[in-house]
Amino acid sequence: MKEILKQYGINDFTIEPLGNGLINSTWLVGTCLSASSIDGIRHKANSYVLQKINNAIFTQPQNIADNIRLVNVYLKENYPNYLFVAPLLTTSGNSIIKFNNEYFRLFPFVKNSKTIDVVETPEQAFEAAKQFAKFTKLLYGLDVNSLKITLPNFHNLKLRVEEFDAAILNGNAERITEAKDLIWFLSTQKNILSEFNTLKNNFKIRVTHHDTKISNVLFDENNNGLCVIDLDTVMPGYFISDVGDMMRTYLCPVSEEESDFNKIVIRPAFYKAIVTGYLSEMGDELNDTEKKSLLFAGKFMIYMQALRFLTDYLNDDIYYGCKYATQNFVRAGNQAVLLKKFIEFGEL
Ligand code: GN1
Ligand code: MG
Repeated sequence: MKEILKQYGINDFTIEPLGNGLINSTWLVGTCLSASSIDGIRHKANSYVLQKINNAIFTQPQNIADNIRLVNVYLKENYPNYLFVAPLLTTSGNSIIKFNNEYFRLFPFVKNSKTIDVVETPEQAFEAAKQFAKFTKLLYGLDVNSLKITLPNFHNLKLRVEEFDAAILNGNAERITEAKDLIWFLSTQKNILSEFNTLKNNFKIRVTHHDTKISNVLFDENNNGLCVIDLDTVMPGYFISDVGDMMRTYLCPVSEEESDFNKIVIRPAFYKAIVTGYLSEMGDELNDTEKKSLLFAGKFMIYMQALRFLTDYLNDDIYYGCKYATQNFVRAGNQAVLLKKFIEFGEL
């Protein structure tokens, strides 16, 4: 870390792990004034967020850096008041560092901002949905094809179904037996893919965040949304990815890690908050098919995530980080229950 931070001119610092992402590793870095500081007390001068990009997954980190630069330049030119948290430059002017074949970048820690890990109130859901919608809307004038694809086929449901089918054939035999009920349930839901194939002809491709969990929104001290962060998967995409992932992660009081599935319920007030928050910015941009597909967005993303977790479990956990052996199985089961509950909610 010393060698890396030195490239930003930071020599004296404290460092601790930050957040709970499954892909990249993140640390909070604090710097102190020099030893001769006032009163001999070491004052925390500045904080930074250091991130190591998982380059087994993001195989071309430079594409991420290029996209962020493009978005930053566009927003600075057109919406200079929008708070955009761009990576800092090293003393030699790079926004990304390669060190021992790993890639790092450093962000400023936005003063008086906070993130939250669990959505506790509909107001938080509204604010977050508004921020993700605003991000897409502000970038409406940016040529979406000028963005690089940082993760090919990321939200390609057809491919996720194919990967699931391949894992059922070639995966760990014991795990396949253990998961047979869940495999059966997810196989019965392939109509979601057929529905998507029809709908997508009328979906527009826009700048999409693709990872709209609540911890990717910065809030101020009064719980107003400030901006969105974690831009690694900003790519051309469909609005259902963003709205759907909010439904997947905000509607239920417990996260995908919860193993007591009785706790999985849908909170209707939070659904309303996501929809009104999103439409408050994107209402004029969405076409009629899109506006009628808000419920579909939730089904699409919950189904895809259940497939991804179960596929990874059957393939012996090659993608998602796991702290215990059956974690991906628990996550997949959790998302399958969430899908059932969400479908019931939609039918009410
Ligand atoms: C991953 O690393 P994190 O938590 O931001 C994943 C998302 C999943 C999420 C599930 C690049 O995101 O697609 O929804 O885990 N990101 C990637 O927790 O695969
Ligand atoms: Mg992420």
